[in-house]
Amino acid sequence: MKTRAAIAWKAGAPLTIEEVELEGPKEGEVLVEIKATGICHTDWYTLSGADPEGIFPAILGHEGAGVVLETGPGVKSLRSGDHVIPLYTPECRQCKFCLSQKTNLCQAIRATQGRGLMPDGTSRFKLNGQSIAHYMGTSTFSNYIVVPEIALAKVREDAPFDKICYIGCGVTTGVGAVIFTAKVEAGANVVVFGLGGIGLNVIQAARMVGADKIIGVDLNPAREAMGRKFGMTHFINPNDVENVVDAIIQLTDGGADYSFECIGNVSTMRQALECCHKGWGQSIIIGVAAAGQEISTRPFQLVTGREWKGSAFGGARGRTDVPKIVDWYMENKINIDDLITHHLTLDQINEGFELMKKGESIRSVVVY
Ligand code: NAD
Ligand code: DAO
Ligand code: ZN
Repeated sequence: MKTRAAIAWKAGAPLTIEEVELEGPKEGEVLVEIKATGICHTDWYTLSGADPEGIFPAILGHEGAGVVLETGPGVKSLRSGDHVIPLYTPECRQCKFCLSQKTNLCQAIRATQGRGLMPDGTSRFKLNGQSIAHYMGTSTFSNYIVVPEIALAKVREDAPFDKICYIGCGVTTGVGAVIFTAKVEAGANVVVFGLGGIGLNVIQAARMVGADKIIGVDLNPAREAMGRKFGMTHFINPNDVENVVDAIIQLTDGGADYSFECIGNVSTMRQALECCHKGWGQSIIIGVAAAGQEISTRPFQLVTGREWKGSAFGGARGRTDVPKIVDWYMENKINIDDLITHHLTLDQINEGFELMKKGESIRSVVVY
């Protein structure tokens, strides 16, 4: 079949919209009509050329929602008409990683996904005879995609696609880091570095679990109002204080119980660790730093009880947890609507990247 898709031809070049050939689902695979997709910082990271594993030409996009159109042989858990969210972190429930119950990093299709291919080692996309790579196993900048069954979360049918697509990455990453990775408890003091599409979701989850002080740190003063709307109690602009770490330690009577780095900057990662409370403070790295960057601190920071952790996709097990997060949205426990600042058509997708780069959007969503 044919599908309209935005192609990333090379690093730094705008996407072009093309009619691409899409081969149907093979064993264990599912054809999905994508109804809406968010444009995330990570798509830009790859498009910009900063991603050392970036492959071109490719169809980017990893924050989608849609409907199952057809299932390949052997698919048991889904059928035509089901509403789904594609998962860049699948959940096979059979590999060593899934069975460990200690991580959400399912490895069942990791090797081929990282090479822009389906599990059989080939791509389902072609244009004028040229193979086009998949991206993060999802490629939601295509109106139709083929994905493995284990990389689809089945969700309720009354949830709007143009909102729940954001659960495919940003919402789950931020909310999950609080609930699944850090397991923040009521009364805790929380600090969030970076109040963008991820950090604001960390803030709303901290409020949801009953955190006490929720301190946001951002260089962009416009992010203060948005942070407060989502539950932030204090705002620090690093340009307005002499020392961010000291300011946080003063505000929290000794340091944060939990801090979250949602920028991808190794200097703020260090601040996020060092603003944690001696003896028990935990710092969770969510931001993805540029290739080759390294973190550092004095080891005594760890000897004296602070912990450094990381979180991918919020520690969520996609097929199990994503439907629950959709429920939380539908029950008004989390707010997605106010984070979606722009709706675009596929033809306007490059404008979405421009809005993100200028810091003018939280999330732009393309509706097919
Ligand atoms: P964003 O650009 O929307 O937000 C970043 C925010 O940080 C902005 O508000 C910006 O003003 C602020 N900022 C930048 N430099 C700063 C500094 N030095 N001090 C204080 N504030 C600063 O980005 P996002 O979409 O929220 O993504 C955040 C990070 O999370 C990115 O690195 C992204 O790649 C990563 N990410 C990680 C995962 C994961 O699973 N771990 C998933 C998705 C995204
Ligand atoms: O198992 O090695 C692996 C792959 C883990 C992928 C986790 C991705 C999280 C960070 C990238 C940002 C995604 C939008
Ligand atoms: Zn697995």
